[in-house]
Amino acid sequence: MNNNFLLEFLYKEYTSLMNDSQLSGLIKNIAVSCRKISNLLDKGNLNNIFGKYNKINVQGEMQAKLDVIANDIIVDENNCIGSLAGLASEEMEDFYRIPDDYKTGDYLLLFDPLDGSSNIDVNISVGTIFSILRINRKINNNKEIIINDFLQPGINQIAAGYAIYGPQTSIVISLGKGVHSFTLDKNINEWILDNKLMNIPNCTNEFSINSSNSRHWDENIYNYVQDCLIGTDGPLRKNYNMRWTGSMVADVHRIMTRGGIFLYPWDSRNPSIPGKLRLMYEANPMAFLVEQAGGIASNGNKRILEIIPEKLHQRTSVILGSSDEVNILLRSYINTY
Ligand code: P6P
Repeated sequence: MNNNFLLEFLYKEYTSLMNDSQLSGLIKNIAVSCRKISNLLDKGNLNNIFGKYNKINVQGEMQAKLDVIANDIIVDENNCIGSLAGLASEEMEDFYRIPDDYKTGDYLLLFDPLDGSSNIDVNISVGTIFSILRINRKINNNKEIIINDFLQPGINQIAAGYAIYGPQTSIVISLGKGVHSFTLDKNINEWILDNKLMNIPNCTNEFSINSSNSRHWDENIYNYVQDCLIGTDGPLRKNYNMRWTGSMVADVHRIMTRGGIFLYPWDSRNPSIPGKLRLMYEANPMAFLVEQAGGIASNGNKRILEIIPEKLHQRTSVILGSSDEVNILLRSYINTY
């Protein structure tokens, strides 16, 4: 596997990357991991990999076999390349310390190995979401890594991205100077650049939310969605379309490509937690990409990227997408606070 085209493009866009073998090696191996996961998914259940792993993960969710397989692919592909001080995953309760006999590096990889995995058995797009942080050696003093090394706000991300396993397999990634999209050509095993700089349109008429939860939403979300449904007769003065795939990567990729607003807000089902989605390896990487593409990503009262994490698996409310549309909703929160 080459990954030459992907890295060659990134070297041109981010000249410092050529002198950072740890980061370039990590990005290369993340791409290799995603290709391996894609090849596995291509075969569907022919190798009997669908179904449940019969273990409840730290999220309180029944793990799919593929959640564990994808997690292990990413760990095994990246733990020995000398780029990482540690890894953290939606599927692992504690962070993963690089084994003593492996060379360690300065980066931390946080990831959701198979986002939307409940969709696998019904052949709907799923994805891998990843976030790259750098360990702060001034604080860590070259000691053993501890959980606090991971608990950095999203603004500290060095890079973030996702792979989407759909009709095509694509990687969408940013190292801080815009968002770039590559599609995997399996004939030559190369990621081919298909969008040099992704840009989210400021305006949209497409909202994305699981409307079955409407009776549990707060007033601002409820009123906003009602206004969308009223269409041209209502205060938003336009008709809307709705999409909800149950796979954050698929919904966000649609928004990165044609605009939209994605909502997974707090709701009264679990009033003590701010939302369903996880901050460190779902909301933060997606917020990084959305902002880099000109959109907005908020938890309702602040930038997601400015949330100071307290726990590795903490959750957050997510409102992201086309800036003008997100601001319509955020204004209602400002009026509330
Ligand atoms: P619901 C998948 O489990 C996920 O974490 C996201 O990918 C997705 O946006 C959301 O949960 C779907 O949640 O409650 O609609 O099934």
